[in-house]
Amino acid sequence: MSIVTKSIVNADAEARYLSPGELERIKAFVSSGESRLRIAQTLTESRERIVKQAGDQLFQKRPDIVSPGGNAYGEEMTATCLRDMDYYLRLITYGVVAGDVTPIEEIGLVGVREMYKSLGTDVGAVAQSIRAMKEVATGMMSSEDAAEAASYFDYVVGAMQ
Ligand SMILES: CCC1=C(C)/C(=C/C2=NC(=C\c3[nH]c(/C=C4\NC(=O)[C@H](C)[C@H]4CC)c(C)c3CCC(=O)O)/C(CCC(=O)O)=C2C)NC1=O
Repeated sequence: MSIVTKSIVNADAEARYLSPGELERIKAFVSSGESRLRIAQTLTESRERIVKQAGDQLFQKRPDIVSPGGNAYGEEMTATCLRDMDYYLRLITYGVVAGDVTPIEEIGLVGVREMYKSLGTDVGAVAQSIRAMKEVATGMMSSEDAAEAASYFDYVVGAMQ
């Protein structure tokens, strides 16, 4: 839910006008709108390149992952690994557009450590792949947009540590 919808639901539940604090938060959301949409567009248009380059970086740093016995060994498993990276990049675009990490949390982070544990996937390496996507993606942006975008990637990394 965006801050706008959330504020309206909360205010209407108490049959009151939006509070000054709520209006301030909505104002911040609206004024960052152009930047957030530009970031979401860049991530969406460049998603293949971001995932590919970040994946290459991860496998260079952690060759064990794609070696025999590794969790992403073999064409199919490597593709599944890259797919997971693409999932997180997609969720990050949702968060950026909403100006809120709740969609990322609800769709991709609840129970994530347990899930990867049961799959035998090193969640630290997944976090590393998100950091690599952050480096590739923010390198395509102005420093202001990069700072805004970085916070969403950092949020995902933080939840995996
Ligand atoms: C949108 C929300 C969402 C997420 C996040 C998600 C993740 C997810 N990743 C999975 C598997 C997997 N995920 C990976 C990923 C990796 N292995 C590594 O060593 C690397 C560190 C990493 C890539 C960066 C791999 C290799 C598998 C397959 C593991 C297996 O089948 O043994 C699975 C098990 C089912 C499947 O294979 O599809 C799920 C549910 N699914 C979802 O619906």
